[in-house]
Amino acid sequence: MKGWIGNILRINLTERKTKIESFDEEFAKKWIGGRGFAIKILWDELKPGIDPLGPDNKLIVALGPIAGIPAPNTGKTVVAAKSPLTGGYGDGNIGTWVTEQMRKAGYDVVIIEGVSEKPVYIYIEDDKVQFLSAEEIWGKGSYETLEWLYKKYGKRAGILTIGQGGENRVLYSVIRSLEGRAGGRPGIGAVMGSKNLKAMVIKGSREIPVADPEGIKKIGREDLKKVGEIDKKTGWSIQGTTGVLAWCNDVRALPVRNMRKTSHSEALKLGGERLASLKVAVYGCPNCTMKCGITILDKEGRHSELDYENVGMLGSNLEIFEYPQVGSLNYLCDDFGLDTISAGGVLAFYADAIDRGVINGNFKFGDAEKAKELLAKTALRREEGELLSLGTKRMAEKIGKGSEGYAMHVKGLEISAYNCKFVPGMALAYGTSPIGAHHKDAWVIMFELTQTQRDSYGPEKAKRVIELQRIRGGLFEFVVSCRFPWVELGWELDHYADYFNRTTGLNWTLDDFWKVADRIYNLMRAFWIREYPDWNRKMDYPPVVWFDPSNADQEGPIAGKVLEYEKYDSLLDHYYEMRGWDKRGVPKKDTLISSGLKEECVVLEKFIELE
Ligand code: PTT
Ligand code: SF4
Repeated sequence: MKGWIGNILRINLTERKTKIESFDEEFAKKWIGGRGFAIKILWDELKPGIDPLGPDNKLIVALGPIAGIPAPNTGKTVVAAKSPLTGGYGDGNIGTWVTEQMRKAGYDVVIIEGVSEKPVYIYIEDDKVQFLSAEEIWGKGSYETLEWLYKKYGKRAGILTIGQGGENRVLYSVIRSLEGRAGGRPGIGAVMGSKNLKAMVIKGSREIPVADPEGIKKIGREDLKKVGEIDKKTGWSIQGTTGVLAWCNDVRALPVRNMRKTSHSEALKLGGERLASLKVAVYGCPNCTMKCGITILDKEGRHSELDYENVGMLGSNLEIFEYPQVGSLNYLCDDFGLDTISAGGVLAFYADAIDRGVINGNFKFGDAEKAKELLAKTALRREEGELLSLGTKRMAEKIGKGSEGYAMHVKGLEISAYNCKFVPGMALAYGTSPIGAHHKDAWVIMFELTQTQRDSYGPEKAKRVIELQRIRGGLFEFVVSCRFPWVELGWELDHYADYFNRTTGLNWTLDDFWKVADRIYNLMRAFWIREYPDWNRKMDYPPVVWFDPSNADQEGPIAGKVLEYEKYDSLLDHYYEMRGWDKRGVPKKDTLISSGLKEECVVLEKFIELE
C-alpha cells in the first residue's frame, strides 16, 4: 500500500500503554483519511451517550494521503472527538508541523483514549512514546507552553497543545499549534483537557511512502512556486481572509450586535486594507506559499494573527471597531485556547441578554476592556465566566426568559461570521453543517449573492450546498490539505486528484472522491442521530431570530426582509431529497446501503426507524 502508512498509534492515558495497529487497503480506500478516518473510528469505538468529557471519549488526530507531502498547502491535520459543546460529531483542521512529523514517524492516525491521573504531555519519536509530566506547563497559556516545548524539542517539532480554556473544560476550547493556528471549534481542546493532556509532541525520521516520489517532488515543488506566483499576482494574501469584510458589510451579511444588525457605519475600520496597513508579520502553516496569517500588534503590543472570522466575531459583532483592541481579544483567545468565533458569539449573546434586561451584568457592546476581563474569567471559569464557559445554547437554557430566541447557534455550535437573516442558502449551509454552525463545509454565500436570486429558496441553492460540502467538507478534509489555493486562487481541483494518484498509485477521478464524501456525510449524520434518537428536521434550522420580522433591517437593501419558515422548509426538502435523506433529515436505508454503510445501517436502525 502506497500513500498510506497503514498504521494507527493508540495511546491509552489511563493505563499508560501504547499499541500500533494496522489498517488495510480496503479501509484506506473506503475512508481515505482525516475526517473519514475520524468519523469511522468514533462511530465504531464510542458507545452512544458517553460523556464527551469523560474517559470514554477519544481524541483522534488524523491525516490523509497527501498530508505533509511537498505540495501546496499540505501542512494541515484533522483533530476530532465527540463534541462536549454539541454532543455530536466534532472536528477541526489545524495548520501544524504535526502533519509532516506524524507521517514521518509512521502514523496516519493517533487515537488518544482514557484519562491520565496527573497532567501529562506525550512525546512521540518514531516508535518511541513517552508520558512526561506536564507539571511545569499546566496552568500556563498556550504561547508560554509552545515556547517551553519548542525550546526542548526544536522549532520543527509537531506540537498540539491547549491553554487554560481546555484545561478547565470550557466547552468551546480549541487545540493550538504554531504562532496563530487553532483548530477544533466544537470543544476538541476541552476533550484534550479532560484527559489531563497538556500537549502532544511528535517527531519522525522516516520517508513518507508515496508511489511516485520523483513526480511528487518535481510537481509539488513546481506547484508550490506557481501557487505563490498566483497569490502575488492576485495579491490575495495581502489582506487574507479579511478582504471579505467590506463585501459582507455591503451585502448586509456582517455580524453586528449579536447579529441583530447586518452592517455598521464604522465597519471599514476593520476592513482588509486597514489590517494590511497595520501588518507587522505574516505567519502560516508549513508547505504554504500564500501564507495568510496577517499579524498586527495588539493594544498591549503583542503579536496577534487575525482572520476574517476573528475580526467579525470579536470586532463588529461586539461593536468594537479598534483593530488593536480586536487584536487583544484575539490574542487572549489564542493564549487561553478558546475558539474566537464561539467566544465572540458568547460575549455578544451575554451583552444582548443584559441589554434586553433578562440578566444582570455590567457588560455592554463596545466595551473592549471588559470583554478582555470576561475572556480571562471564562478561561479560568471564575464568577460570570462560569456561565460564559458553557456556550450560548446552555447559557440560554440557564437564563431562560426567551433568550433562546437570540442565542446564535445551530446544534450548539456558535454561528460563524456571516449574518444570514436574509441569506437562505448560507442559512441552509449552517443548518446542515456536520459539526454545527460553521462555514467550513459550504461557504455558499458568495455564489448565492452573486449568481442567484437572493430571495430564492430553489433547488439550485441546495445543489450548490451539497457540491461544496463534497469539496470542502469532503475532499479537503479527507485528503487533508488547506482549501485556500482552490477557494481563493482558483487552483483547480484536478491537482488534488493528481497528488492523490501520485501518492497512492491509484487512478481516481473527482467522481470517486464525491462517493467517499457522501459516505462520510451519511456516517456523520448517523453519528448525530445515534446521539439524538428523537432527531427531527428542526435540528437543521438556523436560529429563530432570523425568521422574526421584528428583527428585519429597518433600512438599506434588505430592509423588512427575513427568512421564511415555509420556504426554508422547502429548501431543506430539496436538500434532503438530493442527499437521499427522509423528511426528518435521516438517511434512508437505500442511501446508507448504496454508500457502503450496510453494517452501520443495521446499527442505526436500533436507534431510529429508517425509511
Ligand atoms: C476554523 C475556525 C476559523 S475558520 C477561524 S478564522 W477562518 C477561527 N480562527 C481561530 C483563531 O485564529 N484562534 C482561535 N483561538 N480560535 C479560532 N477559531 C476559528 O477557527 C485556519 C485557516 C482558516 S482561517 C480557514 S477559514 C480555512 N479553514 C480550513 C478548513 O477548515 N479546512 C481545510 N482543509 N483548510 C482550511 N484552510 C483555512 O485554514 P477549525 P488554522 Mg482552523 C487565530 O480550525 O476548528 O477548523 O476552525 O486551523 O490552522 O488556524 O487555519 O477565516
Ligand atoms: Fe495555512 Fe493560510 Fe497557507 Fe492555508 S493559506 S496553508 S491556512 S497559511
